[in-house]
Amino acid sequence: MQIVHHPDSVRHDPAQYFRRGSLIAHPEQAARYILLRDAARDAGHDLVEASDVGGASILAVHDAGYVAFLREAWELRGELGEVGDEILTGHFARPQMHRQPEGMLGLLGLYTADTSTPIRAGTWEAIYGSAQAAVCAAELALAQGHAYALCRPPGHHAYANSAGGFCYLNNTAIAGEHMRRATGGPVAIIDIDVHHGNGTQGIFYARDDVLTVSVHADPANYFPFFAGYADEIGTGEGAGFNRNIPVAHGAGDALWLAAVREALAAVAGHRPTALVVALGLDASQDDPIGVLQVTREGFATAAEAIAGSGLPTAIVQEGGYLCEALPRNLVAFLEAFDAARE
Ligand code: Q9C
Ligand code: ZN
Repeated sequence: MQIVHHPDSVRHDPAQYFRRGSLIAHPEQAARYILLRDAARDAGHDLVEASDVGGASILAVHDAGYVAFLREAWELRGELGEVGDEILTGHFARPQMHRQPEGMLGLLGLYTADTSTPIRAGTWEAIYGSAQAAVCAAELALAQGHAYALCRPPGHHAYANSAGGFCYLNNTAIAGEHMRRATGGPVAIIDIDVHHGNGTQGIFYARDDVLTVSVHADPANYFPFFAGYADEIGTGEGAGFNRNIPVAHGAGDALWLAAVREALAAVAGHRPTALVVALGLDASQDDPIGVLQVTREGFATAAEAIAGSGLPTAIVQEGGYLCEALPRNLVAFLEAFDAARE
């Protein structure tokens, strides 16, 4: 497997995160990139540094004002007065707001959904590099059959115009739209992160040319709370082109794999020309914030089933947090995927 990555990934390394009333170490750390990259290399995969192919594929998915804000916010922080290592707000736009603000503090509340996505000195470089890895892996997948993008920070909770859930630029959506434009045909996205891929769903919700399917822990009392239910099927031309398969907390391999197979059947039914896998590894039984109890064998079985689609496939890293099993689960997934494609 070609492992596409960008060294700027480490330049965003948030320290703390306000969760359920207390400050905890931020789960989405730069160390994830090092750990996953080195584990893949040690398992014999080829590391490919992402080249800079520019911002067009980002702007194909994201709002230009939002992207400009992400790019410039740190440089414009003086507008907020004294700031520490990061800028972050506690005032978020609500659906009933009356106008788009002009100042930085208001824009932060407009463009972020929660307190998990601070902007720091290297945030833009890291999220831009992560998006470049997604585009390069999409290109490689179309040319050679499959590739893995070691994206970090992750992306699937980012909407066209908002950050949230540790995500800023939606790498999965960027890869999917890139592949759709390159092939001219419909593309499918299967998201197996433990959390619903709400941003990806939102980006393609009214469209019939990118099918979005997500298997995730029941969001009724779990992030992202406000989306991820089975009755969200898409809207307008996109009706029938979104599928959510929520799974009961504590599911384990058998129930989770049944949901993954159901997702794959939905993908096959739409006859896409290419596939993006939003590969969260936080469904693991060892993940510090996961709730689905999936084992290493479970990830390997899912990889084999997904590879069985035979489609050009870009595998994009999403969640999956620091624990001993994290690199082992990645290696098991990649190995099983490769084996099924030989
Ligand atoms: N109980 C991704 O996996 N809330 N984002 C965590 C823990 C935010 C996860 C609360 C979770 C965001 C890419
Ligand atoms: Zn997740």
